Amino acid sequence: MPLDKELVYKEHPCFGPCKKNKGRIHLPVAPGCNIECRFCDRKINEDEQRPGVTSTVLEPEEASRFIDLALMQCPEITVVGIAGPGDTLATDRALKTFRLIKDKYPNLIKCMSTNGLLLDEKADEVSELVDTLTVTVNAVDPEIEAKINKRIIYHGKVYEGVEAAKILIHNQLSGIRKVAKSGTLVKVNTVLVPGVNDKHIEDVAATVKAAGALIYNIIPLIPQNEMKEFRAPSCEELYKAREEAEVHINVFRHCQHCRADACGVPGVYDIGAKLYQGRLFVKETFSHG
Ligand code: CLF
Ligand code: SF4
Repeated sequence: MPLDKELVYKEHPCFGPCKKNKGRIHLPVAPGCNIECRFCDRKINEDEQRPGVTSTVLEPEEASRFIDLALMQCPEITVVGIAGPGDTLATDRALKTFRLIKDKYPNLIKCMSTNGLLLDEKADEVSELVDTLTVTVNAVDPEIEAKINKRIIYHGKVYEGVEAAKILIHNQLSGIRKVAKSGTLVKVNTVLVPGVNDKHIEDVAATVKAAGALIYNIIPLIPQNEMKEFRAPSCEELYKAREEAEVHINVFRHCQHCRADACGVPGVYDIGAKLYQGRLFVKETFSHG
């Protein structure tokens, strides 16, 4: 049964226009990714606060224990989210985790974040298990997307450049349409890259709104990896992009660039490092953007 939009606006820290004192626990169960964003840094760093950076991965069967621990320490938690450290649909671990926990925590909003490459084909399962979904759509024009995304691995085959971008965009939009139609509430994230997609934000906002997205979040580029010579957008550029997007869709302005193992109230406090400490380090992580 889809959640009521007003309830989500009230209870979810990342949906709705206002800042709220609501929290989320991220379960870092999803390693590995199936696309290569040019800005994605696959290193592990415990100290940094940005999307997808994480120090540990959990087994789906362990999730419940960590949720219980987190709820004891963070009464503000209303959301259990899975946001990486890789892509949540690249393996079956994220959906398996939601399946394992869904009956035990009926009052927690189930939230997931994906690059959307496999969203079209997994839309039914996502709709069944997830209340709120974020899809990162950095462009709806394949020429622009190809400047941000290098390649994808799709059903065992590698696609590069514009060819890869066409598949990715098609699957993202088709997936958003299906999931939104089922009643799951959809947010779209876009990484704002000055000189690449900054003149394209209105197109993205209008297109994802037409596909069924409810809210839009523009994240400033963190220059790293292949994009380390690029610059982050200024506050004015970010402001302008949000104003342009807002003509078409509600804009979320309180994103805290959370890690995939964050736990607490975004921007207020985080006990993720304490909660997950002592766990195995993994060599390869991707930031989910
Ligand atoms: Fe996590 Fe993302 Fe769900 Fe929120 S975070 S999966 S929608 S519960 Fe929120 Fe953090 Fe910004 Fe994400 S502040 S990075 S938007
Ligand atoms: Fe994958 Fe996310 Fe990194 Fe892009 S930013 S390569 S989707 S982990």
